[in-house]
Amino acid sequence: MTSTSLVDEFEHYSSWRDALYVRVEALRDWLDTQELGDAESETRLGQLLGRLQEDTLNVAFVAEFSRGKSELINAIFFSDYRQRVLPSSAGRTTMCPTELYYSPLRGPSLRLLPIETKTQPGSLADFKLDAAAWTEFPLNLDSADDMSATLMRLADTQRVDAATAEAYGLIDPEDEETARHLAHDGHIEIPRWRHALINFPHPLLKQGLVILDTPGLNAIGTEPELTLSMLPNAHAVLFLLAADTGVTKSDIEIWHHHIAPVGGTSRARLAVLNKIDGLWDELKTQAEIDAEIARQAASSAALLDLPINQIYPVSAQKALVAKVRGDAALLAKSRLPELEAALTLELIPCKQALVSESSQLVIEDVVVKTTELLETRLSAIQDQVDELEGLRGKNRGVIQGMMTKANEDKQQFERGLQQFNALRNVFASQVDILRGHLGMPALKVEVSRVRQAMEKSYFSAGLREAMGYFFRQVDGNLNASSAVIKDIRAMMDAMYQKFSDEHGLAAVSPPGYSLSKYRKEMVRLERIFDERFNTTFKMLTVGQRQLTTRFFETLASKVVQVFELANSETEAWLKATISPMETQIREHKTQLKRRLESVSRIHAATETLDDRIAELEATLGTVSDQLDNLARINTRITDALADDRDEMRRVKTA
Ligand SMILES: Nc1nc2c(ncn2[C@@H]2O[C@H](COP(=O)(O)OP(=O)(O)OP(=O)(O)O)[C@@H](O)[C@H]2O)c(=O)[nH]1
Ligand SMILES: [Mg+2]
Repeated sequence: MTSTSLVDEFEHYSSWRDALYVRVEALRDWLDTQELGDAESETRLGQLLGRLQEDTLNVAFVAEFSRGKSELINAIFFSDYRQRVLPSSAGRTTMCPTELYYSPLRGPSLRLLPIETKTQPGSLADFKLDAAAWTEFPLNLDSADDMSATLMRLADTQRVDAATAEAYGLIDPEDEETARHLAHDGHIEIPRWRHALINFPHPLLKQGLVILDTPGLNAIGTEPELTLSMLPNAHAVLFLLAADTGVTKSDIEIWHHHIAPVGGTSRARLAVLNKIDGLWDELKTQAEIDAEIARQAASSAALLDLPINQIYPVSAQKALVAKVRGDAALLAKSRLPELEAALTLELIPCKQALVSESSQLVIEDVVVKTTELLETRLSAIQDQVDELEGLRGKNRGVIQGMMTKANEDKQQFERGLQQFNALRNVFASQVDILRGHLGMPALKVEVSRVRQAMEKSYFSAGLREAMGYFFRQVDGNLNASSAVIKDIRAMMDAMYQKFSDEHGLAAVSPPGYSLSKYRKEMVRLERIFDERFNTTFKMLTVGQRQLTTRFFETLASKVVQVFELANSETEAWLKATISPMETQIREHKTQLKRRLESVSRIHAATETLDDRIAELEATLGTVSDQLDNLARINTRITDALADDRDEMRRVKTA
């Protein structure tokens, strides 16, 4: 893979995803036309298709100000525009977190959320849904100068008095650093905007890439959404250091508080040592320069506690110049290609594996369920054919006996049906208990309890206690829910076994399910809270109290989100648990009814026997064709999932 670029690899990923989409869609449409899909499969396939269509790949650039984040984004993604797309200059430039993405639903534009929204209720996610909250500037793609002028607004600032800045949670007046920035008149320069969204029709953005550019530590620390969801949700985080400043105290702080803890093993994190061109001393030999770069990379690695091969020395600025001028030697010297190759390698295969795995789960469930249904149908019809074959030439007495037998089977099954209805009642009451523990009302009670406790507690100890209690209660609810889920599974397992033994239904084993990933997510949120608490909330000044409240609100909305996910997944699981049995019972009932009908028809006129057998055999043919088709569609999806690169290449060159 050494020679493939990020662009190629991303394009490959997108076409893999598109091919998968088409094949999953084919499965859904086929189930629909054959009238084989039930509501549950339809919903799950619909959700999967939605996910594949809206799939994004998020890459975040994080560092202290002026390390060259915006320049690196320009160099990696926007060199084709032959100029700087994002503003990059000495000192603080990007003043607010900036997301670059593409949506065809609106024209190319820069949308900015005013900083004043910090004192209004609602998290960033809420504001994203409220179009009126944003100030919009169209981007004129035909004029590079117009576009750069518009994007310069990312650097807008304004002067406010200390009280206002404190109300926005941007400063802590007790802090020495702040005191130095406050002018004699007690004013301070703050960002004009809180967040920026750039809708830009770049080929990679069109395929679902989302780039997040951030300003330095101050902004990261004051926007809880960044810490709680945007950085943890990024598929890759690039952390920048600069060779001219070396590793400073605040670099280390950003690394330890905002990047290292959210890392996890499944996410790519790359540390970049930028501005190595500062070390290109013309009086030194290339070997001496390389040794100096290696020395700086090694000391950065030691300070961040990373192996040295995870530090990528580059010159973003020279790389941009080299790409704009088509200067291959300079590009190689900038070492950007090594970083791009590492990003490509860490980012895309990892993301592809995630998408592949989750798609596979859904497809397998749907295909297995449908296959079981068709096999049950096939064997029921085959039984009828055998029965009728045996009848040829037999007398009416025998046929009478068959009538009786079919009637008996039907009655026995009706008794089974009563048991099934009783089971449904138990199931429903178990589900009620589960919803009591896991449902949103229970969570809302806990959230408002903490809110009250927070209003009352003027000391950080009280606050911590309230939060600790909150997390324990929430975990208790998840724990109780897990116990009910276990009971439901055991009960359904037994019932499936019973129906399979007594009525010959296919022995389905209900899908496994556990809430453990949600419990893990809660542990992660609690850890972020603890960390935040230890660094920021020890002293509760007025500004800090507001910051605390806002932090809690964002945390609470995150917990609500986790619960919403847990609820929808649980509801889907409940459906998946009971619905195969409902489907099979419905099917079994139909087959019994048909059998009874056919026997009584024969009873009425034994001469129609041959016709009836022919009819059933035709149906047998249809069902086994359906089985073949389903297997074929499934193979096509499995092939798409496997992403055979050699195969794709052969197809391309052929
Ligand atoms: N010499 C040199 N200068 C660079 C390099 N990369 C960026 N710079 C310069 O460093 C300054 C800061 O770069 P930006 O891209 O604005 O940095 P940033 O990290 O986005 O900074 P903020 O937006 O303020 O958070 C600019 O003047 C860039 O031209 C590099 O590789 N070499
Ligand atoms: Mg910047």
